[in-house]
Amino acid sequence: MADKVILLDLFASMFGMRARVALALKGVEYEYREEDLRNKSQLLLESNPVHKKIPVLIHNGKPVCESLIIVQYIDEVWNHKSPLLPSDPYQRAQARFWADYIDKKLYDAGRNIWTSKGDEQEFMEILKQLESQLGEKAFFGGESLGFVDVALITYSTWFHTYEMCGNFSIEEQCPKVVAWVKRCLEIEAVSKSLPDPDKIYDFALVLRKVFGIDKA
Ligand code: GS8
Repeated sequence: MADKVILLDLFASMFGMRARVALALKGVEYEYREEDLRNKSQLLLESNPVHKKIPVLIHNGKPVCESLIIVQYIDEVWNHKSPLLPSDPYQRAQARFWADYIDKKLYDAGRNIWTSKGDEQEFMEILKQLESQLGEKAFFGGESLGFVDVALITYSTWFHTYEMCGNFSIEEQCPKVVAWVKRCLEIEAVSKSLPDPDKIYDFALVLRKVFGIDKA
């Protein structure tokens, strides 16, 4: 029996995009379902009763929640190609450390910029830390795209929004990160899974009005 894979997602979610990128890298066919987070589907509420958040991957009727856990699940189930986590336990622990660092730091720092609650300083410090971790490597995973690359590349779709709302340039301060983004986008599985940054910016502008930051 063929696998039935459903992804409950929201187009602008950097978390959902991680699952999209991982599924595309592995060549897994799936049904994409866009959620309205103000009116969540019964399937979402039943599949992620604890957090009630997207993304949720439903594999043959069984839900998996939390984007980094979803990416690791995809890597383990479809292990025939494009391994994302290194086979060496120490290297694997390091990859998980950096993905966890991104999760703990970057979302809030980015959100503070586009919701005008903070400036870009904190965000850029985190990105510089990541840039030094990248070093001279092509990818965080080394020669090929790996777990940390998947965890971080989805944020690049929001870079334009952060820059517009915060009036600063990421490339000026982190040129190697921007070069890495371009390298990742040369991989079709990545570029076809990520939305147009202009659409993210339009989405953020709508939310800014909803939140009362900009006049409606
Ligand atoms: C975060 C998912 C999340 O924040 C992950 O999957 O990695 N740690 C989780 N999802 C948001 C949309 S993206 O900002 C969400 O579903 N929010 C709905 C809600 O809070 O009600």
